[in-house]
Amino acid sequence: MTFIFKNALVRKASNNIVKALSSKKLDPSFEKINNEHNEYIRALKKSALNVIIFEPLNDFPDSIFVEDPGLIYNNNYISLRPADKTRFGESAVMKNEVKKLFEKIFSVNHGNIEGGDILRINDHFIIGLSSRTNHEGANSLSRILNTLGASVEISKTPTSILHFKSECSLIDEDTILLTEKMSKNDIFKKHYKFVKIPIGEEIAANSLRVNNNLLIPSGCPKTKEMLSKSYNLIPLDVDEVFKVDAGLSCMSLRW
Ligand code: CIR
Repeated sequence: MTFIFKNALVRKASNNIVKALSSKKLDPSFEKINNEHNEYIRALKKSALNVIIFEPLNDFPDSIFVEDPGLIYNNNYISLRPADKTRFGESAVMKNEVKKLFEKIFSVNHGNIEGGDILRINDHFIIGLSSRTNHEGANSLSRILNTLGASVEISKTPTSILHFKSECSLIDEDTILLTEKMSKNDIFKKHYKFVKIPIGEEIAANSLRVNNNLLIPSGCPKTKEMLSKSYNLIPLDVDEVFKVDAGLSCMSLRW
């Protein structure tokens, strides 16, 4: 099952995180990001995960967002190709670091693709083309995933959204939590059940199911009320990472 994990990989924030890519003109505080990150690690541990913490990479302001340069599927690590030149080099560093954790390591060698654009539903993946993920990258990853026995569909991320998963997440075996905007994508109507996030709480669409818990952004009372009957919720503060366009899924890789 997609959300049953034993391990998680996270990376401490770069001391240059104030220079992280952002569509907003809001300076994040290094200290506040660290506090949010520590709470996040605590929540992963509380969800029965063994958390491996990588050292900060000060040359890469966005490197705390480990989801983007790599993908894990059935104990295979696949090195991805971030689009922005300030993030591209994260892949090579991480590929080297994960050698001790994974027997088989694959690499996307063409185009661009970031983990934030890849939604896994069991052995099926939806890749959302975006400003960070192009056809070449998506096709290159698809070929690797197909050889590993997974199926792939290529879709689109609405232009106003950074990554496909910024506004959708898998919350159980076949249910996707998503925003009104993402619900217009026919790909979800075809195969899946979906739960729409209340208007005004779009940030909650980037939630993270880990074993029995569902990590959700705090400050989303309607979402909390809507989900609390069916899920063990752990609300976490993400105000500071949101300043650099990030959310809960992008701060870890799980397997
Ligand atoms: C970036 O623009 O790359 C970072 N500031 C945020 C990355 C968030 N990653 C994700 O949602 N997967």
